Amino acid sequence: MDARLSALGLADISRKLETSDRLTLEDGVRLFDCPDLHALGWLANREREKRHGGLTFYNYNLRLEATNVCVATCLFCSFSRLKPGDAQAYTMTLEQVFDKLRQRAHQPLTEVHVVNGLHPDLPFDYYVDLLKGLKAIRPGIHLKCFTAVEIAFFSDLYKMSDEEVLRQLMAAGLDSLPGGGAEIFADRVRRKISHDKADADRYLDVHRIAHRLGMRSNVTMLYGHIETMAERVDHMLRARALQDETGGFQAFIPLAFHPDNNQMRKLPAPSATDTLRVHAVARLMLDNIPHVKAFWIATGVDVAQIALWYGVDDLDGTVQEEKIYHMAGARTPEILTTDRIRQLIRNAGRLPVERDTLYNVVTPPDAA
Ligand code: V47
Repeated sequence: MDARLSALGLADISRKLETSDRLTLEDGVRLFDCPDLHALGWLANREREKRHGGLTFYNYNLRLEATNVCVATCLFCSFSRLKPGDAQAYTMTLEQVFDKLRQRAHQPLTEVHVVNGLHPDLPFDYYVDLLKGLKAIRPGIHLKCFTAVEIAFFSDLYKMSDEEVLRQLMAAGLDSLPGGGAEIFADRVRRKISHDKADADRYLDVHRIAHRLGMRSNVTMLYGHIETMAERVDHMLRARALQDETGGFQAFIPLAFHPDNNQMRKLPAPSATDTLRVHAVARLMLDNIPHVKAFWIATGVDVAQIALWYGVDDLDGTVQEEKIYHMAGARTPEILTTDRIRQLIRNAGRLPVERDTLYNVVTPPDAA
């Protein structure tokens, strides 16, 4: 492999990785430009195996989206509806939300992941009571709810600081923040695709505060639309810089742009090779974030399996009620059972580990 990496002009990057020297923006762009996808995968896999060997994590989770009413006008979004009453706009009553969990009393769920639109008219108590109600139904469940963009929206709407919002939601049962809403941090792109929601600094600041208050979170990156390679790497470096400060990120999650039914529908979806490249470069740039997740709903199940050799060590989970990608054209199933996830990890030559949200082992590789 050394000769192959030298021929590709990547020997210096490989050496930096061996000696744990940090990769720069320029290194990251060179990695994206590397024509030899397998050489890139080999480097990313070496970093993955240093951290996790062949272990591959997943969890037993449920995704809920309580409302798709959203005042933001992100060009990539197929899920949101501007106003209550617009075609396909919905807002669940809290009882409807709770029923989704009650109906799954027989499932050994460990996490509920809630993402909503930015609804202009709901009272703050809706979210407080949502958390309290979910916890009352399943006291042991981990609530990973509300993106940093939603938290910033609540602060502005209900006239509180970001910290106050987080404290009140934590008191009601919030355990961690998901990584949604990051899109691409670079101003040039953000101004074009999501100009009317929290900017990159605010997104990162909400995560900074959440980490300081003792919560963990994830960070995502929406790729495959109008961003440049340098903007992808810049995004990763901003996440890496916050992680240096706080250590609170658990996973980096690249999210493949899905073009159906949104204002950017003329763009093609990212290819499988681009998806493998993004996950591999993320593993190489983000030396301080423990996990790189392939969200199988977004990558497709087959590509997620291959990605387990391109830097990825986590596949998210059973998911069950996802709408954001399915309304944007995803043809992945609505749910994968845990048996199916374990089987597809094994079929890819890796070792399945069921984890909880905080990466405590629930079911080790040799069980079930
Ligand atoms: O922020 C919206 C993205 C995100 C489209 O933290 C789209 O564990 C592609 O963040 N094509 C929400 N992407 C989902 C999310 C997530 C997913 C899985 C795990 C975690 C985690 C977080 O979905 C949004 C946005 O970036 N999105 N529309 C679309 N058309």
